Amino acid sequence: MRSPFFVSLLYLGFTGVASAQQAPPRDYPIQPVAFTQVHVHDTFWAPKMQTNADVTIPHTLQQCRQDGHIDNFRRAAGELPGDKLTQFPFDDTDIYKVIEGASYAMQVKKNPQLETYVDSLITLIGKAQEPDGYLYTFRTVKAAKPHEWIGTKRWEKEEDLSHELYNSGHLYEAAVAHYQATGKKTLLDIATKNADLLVRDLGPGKVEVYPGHQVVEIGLAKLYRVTGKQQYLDLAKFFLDVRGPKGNDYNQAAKRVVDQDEAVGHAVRATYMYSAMADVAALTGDKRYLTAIDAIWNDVVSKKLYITGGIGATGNGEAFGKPFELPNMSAYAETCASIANVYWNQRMFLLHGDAKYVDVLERTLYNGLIAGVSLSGDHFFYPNPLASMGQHQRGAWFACACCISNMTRFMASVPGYVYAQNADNLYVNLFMTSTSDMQLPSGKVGIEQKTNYPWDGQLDLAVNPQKRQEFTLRIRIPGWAQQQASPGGLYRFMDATPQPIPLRVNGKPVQYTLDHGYAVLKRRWQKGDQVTLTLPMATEKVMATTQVKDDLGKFALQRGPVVYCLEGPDNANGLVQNITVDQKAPVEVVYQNGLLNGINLLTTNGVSTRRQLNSDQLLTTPQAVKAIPYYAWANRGPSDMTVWVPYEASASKPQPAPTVASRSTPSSSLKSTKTLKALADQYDPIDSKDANYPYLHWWPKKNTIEFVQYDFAEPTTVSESKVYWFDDGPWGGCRIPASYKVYYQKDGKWVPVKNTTPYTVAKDNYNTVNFEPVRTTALKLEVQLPVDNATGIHEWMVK
Ligand code: FUB
Ligand code: ZN
Repeated sequence: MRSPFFVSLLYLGFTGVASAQQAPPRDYPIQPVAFTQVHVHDTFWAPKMQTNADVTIPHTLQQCRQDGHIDNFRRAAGELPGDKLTQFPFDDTDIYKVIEGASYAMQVKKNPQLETYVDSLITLIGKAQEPDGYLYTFRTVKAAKPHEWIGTKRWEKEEDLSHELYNSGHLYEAAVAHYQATGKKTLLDIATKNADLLVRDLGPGKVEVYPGHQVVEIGLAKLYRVTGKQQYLDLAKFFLDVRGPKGNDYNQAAKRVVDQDEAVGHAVRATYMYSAMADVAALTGDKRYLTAIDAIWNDVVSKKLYITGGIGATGNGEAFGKPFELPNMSAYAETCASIANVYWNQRMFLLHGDAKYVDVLERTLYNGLIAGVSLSGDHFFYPNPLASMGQHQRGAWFACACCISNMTRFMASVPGYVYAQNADNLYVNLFMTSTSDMQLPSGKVGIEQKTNYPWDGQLDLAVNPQKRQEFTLRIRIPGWAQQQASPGGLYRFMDATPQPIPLRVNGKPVQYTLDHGYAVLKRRWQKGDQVTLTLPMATEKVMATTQVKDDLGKFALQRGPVVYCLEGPDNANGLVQNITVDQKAPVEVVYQNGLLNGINLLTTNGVSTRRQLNSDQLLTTPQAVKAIPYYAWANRGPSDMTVWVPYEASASKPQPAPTVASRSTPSSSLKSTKTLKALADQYDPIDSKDANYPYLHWWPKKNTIEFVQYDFAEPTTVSESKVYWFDDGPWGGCRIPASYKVYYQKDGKWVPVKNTTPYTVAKDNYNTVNFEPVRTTALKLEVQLPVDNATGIHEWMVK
């Protein structure tokens, strides 16, 4: 009997290439329907993929050229003199990832110019490869005095930071994508030459190391599927089995992988590893990996998943936080981690056939993941916070460009997540207007989806089998449509009233059973059969479990798969942190064609709050409150934003009272003005390292003298300064300052105040200094940074 793997490959249009290969004896029981078989032409994803092809891919290639990523290869190939390299030993991977993205994109729309360029890059990569297959420009160019992350010998610092195997992993993924998309073996030959070297050098009884940054495991699994070479799968398995227990949590090496049951450490590394464990379990049948990743998945969905699908809460080690540690303003939620989360959840679905994995995938896809790229396709987020006071802005490029190149390859692959198949079961997982052709054992089937998803829940499927044939359509009924906000109980809908979910075939209502989250329709289908699914899409207010202290007294707005946020440009005075909305406030929805490329705009009523001088009562002003999809924020310049909307005034961040400080014009020795607002926002941090409120900092400076200054609204008599220092030791680069002094402006000169109490520089508290009263128009703090660190300021008050 043919394995599903063989069947799906045959039908992927790779027949010329793939039929010569041997199907692996085992693989995932369910196989995705390849993106090449699904043609998306909706108004949501198709424009995004088009922008990826037309803007993001050329932009990323241009930046790689400009930033020297391509010159790294030219130097390794001997085409450029000298040993100048870019900053990170994983910079080669940006080229691999963009080749992967370009390969996919060129399948959707031919682009001969891009194809020629990609071919020239592949030729260059081949020239940069050492004769025995080693490919890592950072050593080849500078073998005598390598980067500090790199050992003097190959693989020496692999378990730490060298990223030698990480580079190989992305090369393999790109090579397989390029081969499958184009049928060309040019990059695949480079990849297999490199993988053969790995097989010779690494493994039991040879060099026994685990990859410091996982990804080579999934790359090897893909190479194995394409070449049938058992050693590649064996090596992927070895890299999992050799990991732990003597390493650390940062790269998931404190325990053997099969003994792990919690998501810990660097989120991208972790999630690529969980994906690899799924691959190796599927390809070898080793169930111990499954026990581990099932437990880890439960840990993530019940304790560590943002409502946006983002994972990796903390910037300290770009890592998963502790259970329920999901801060909003300081959320890290790296774009790469969202991409990895989709990869992992897709694999969990392929293993188990349960829609709950696709629910997580969809949440991530429509929210935390696509928030990583601007609507214009040329600006990006690396961390994806869930609240901002304008200090977060998209960048055109980052020195560490992992998220950008990852986006190029992911966006182009989206149609590959729509369908999957297992024998005569056809899974409809995602909803987008599209046409597709699939090969089931019972025969060929074409499916046409028509929908306005994610803006409404109506789905029309035209089922067109080539002949009358029996098969089972399994249509995913999303958790949100069943009033289950998310698997794992981390989130719930405030008003969870189940609604009927009508399904019709050829206009007639059908009774259906739900099996693992799928409506099961088994029948003899014939050309022209019409399936209509109406998902009841209402605007839901979502609450987090009370263990998430950052979300207490707040709700989030979700409609269908889309999570919304309040953003400055749509709300009074450009402010949203100071808004509260009653739990019961009705929410209206209107589709706005001209806003942010077309979105549902939500409108409700709330109040904005402001502190008062000499009173604990907040001043409140009624106002309309508008919400846009979270993914579309930060496309109109820096702005206030929040996903979680307070319904309790205590959870909101009122506007400051009109104190001397808040009425002043702040300035500082920093070039950027992004965080000046933090100085007088009147938000008390929990402690000095609290990164969940805005703060001003001088990192990466050290040992310099810096300043902050208030120019008063009018001449004022002052005699007290209170400052709360930002100090994110031991992980971060800021510490309390070595010392500081207060100066006031007198006759155009800065004069030190005469302090009557000592200057203190304590952590986790206000540092108050009193001085003889001065009448002045400006006050300045002069700050001496510590010898080895920067410092920062949460709040500066004056009286
Ligand atoms: O180490 C390579 C990449 O850089 C990681 O995947 C990202 O998280 C960033 O640290
Ligand atoms: Zn990244």
